[in-house]
Amino acid sequence: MLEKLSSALKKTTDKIANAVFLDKNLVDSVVKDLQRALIEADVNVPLVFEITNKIKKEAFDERIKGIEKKEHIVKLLHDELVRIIGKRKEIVLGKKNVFLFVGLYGSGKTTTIGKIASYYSKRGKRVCAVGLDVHRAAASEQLKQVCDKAGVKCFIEKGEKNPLKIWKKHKKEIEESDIVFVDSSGRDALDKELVREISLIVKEVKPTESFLVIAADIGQTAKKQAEMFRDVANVSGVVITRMDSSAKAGGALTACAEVGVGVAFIGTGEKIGDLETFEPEGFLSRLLGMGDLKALMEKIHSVVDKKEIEKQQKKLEEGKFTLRDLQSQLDSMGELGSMDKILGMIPGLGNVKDKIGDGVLETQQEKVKRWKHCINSMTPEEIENPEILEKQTSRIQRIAHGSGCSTSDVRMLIKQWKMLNEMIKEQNSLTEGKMDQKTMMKLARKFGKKIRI
Ligand SMILES: Nc1nc2c(ncn2[C@@H]2O[C@H](COP(=O)(O)OP(=O)(O)OP(=O)(O)O)[C@@H](O)[C@H]2O)c(=O)[nH]1
Ligand SMILES: [Mg+2]
Repeated sequence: MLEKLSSALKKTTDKIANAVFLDKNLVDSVVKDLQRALIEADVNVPLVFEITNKIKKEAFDERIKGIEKKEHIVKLLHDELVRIIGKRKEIVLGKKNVFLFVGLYGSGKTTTIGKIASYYSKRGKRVCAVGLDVHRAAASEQLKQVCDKAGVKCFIEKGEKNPLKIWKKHKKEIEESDIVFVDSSGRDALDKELVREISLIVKEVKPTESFLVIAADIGQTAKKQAEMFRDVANVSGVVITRMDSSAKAGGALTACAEVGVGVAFIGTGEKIGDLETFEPEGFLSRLLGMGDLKALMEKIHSVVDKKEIEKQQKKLEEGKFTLRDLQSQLDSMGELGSMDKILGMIPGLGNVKDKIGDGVLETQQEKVKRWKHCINSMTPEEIENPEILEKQTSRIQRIAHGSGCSTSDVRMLIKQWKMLNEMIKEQNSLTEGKMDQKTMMKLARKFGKKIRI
């Protein structure tokens, strides 16, 4: 996500941190780098100059000296960037909630509904979706498919051209949900017809939140769209999609901030799990390469259900961690998205990603897949007590044969499981089973060194 901006910002902060003196040459070069990086990320030019002028001014403020000055400037850069990337839209759920999604053609409304509905469903809410996009022929079928994938109830009426009729027809069933997700039609532009349709829908469904869905690749144009939709649909928050694939995301983010609408979520890919709640601070920490533990934890919590977490937590506290537990961890890793996305979120491992060459992460994912096959070929007894495998070559051979892996794959899996077990025991003795941020950081560092998947 915004790789270019991220590496440029990292370079800038490194340049400041590593400098012996903050002399004029250095400040000039930092400011130039910064301007280039932000403008390339499509941030509005006057805004870029506002920030860089502030930095220049502070850098030449004689009252602040030495290290303090460096810290001061990095902090200033951080604060300014947080300010321009905008505010988070806090969603407060009521007893009954209706979330309406509006936006232009192909901005990602339908896909996003699947993602957010799944997000809330995993947190124990009763959710359903209603397809009120009556213009595109395949729209309702697409919503149904997305909802099926997310395991979410979906009400559609193929062929019905009046969105209000669809709503009225299913009103009773809809009312059983805590949160209703309403999909609406897109258009090439916010024309009179769309305004009329949205107004009618708003009047009928009475949304508690109206989300404007915009694609990051429209860059600064987001400002105009946000302004228009804000007035028509009473937009209360924004979802920015395609943050994974757009270099212009800086423009979209800062444009929303300018209009004053908070960003609730960002879409980072096409899969159901490719969604993050937007946290300006965390987002920026990641851009600057400081890692963002909070986002990672959020993701983990959304993938593994609560009961499962409690069960695993208990097992961890007791120092028991079987291959079955490893298997469910591996499963959730698969759902979390690719390894490199996860690495980027773990403090201390963010730059590991840059150090290991292309292709290495894919190989790791391949390995994870093979391990899952290995575990599937084991007997329940072997899964619960992997130690029994260590001395029995014939068992290892059988598993390798059954899973299409090599015996060294099986051995490696057992070795890694042992190592994880050791780590967990060590951590339990350190923390009496509690995971706080500091221990997590420690483990992450250790994890980076020791565990080779
Ligand atoms: N890379 C990437 N693709 C996305 C993301 N969100 C949506 N898409 C893709 O964008 C395309 C359009 O998404 P839809 O959900 O159909 O958009 P829509 O706003 O419902 O479109 P209309 O109903 O035609 O107005 C699809 O191919 C999605 O897979 C994202 O966060 N990242
Ligand atoms: Mg759609």
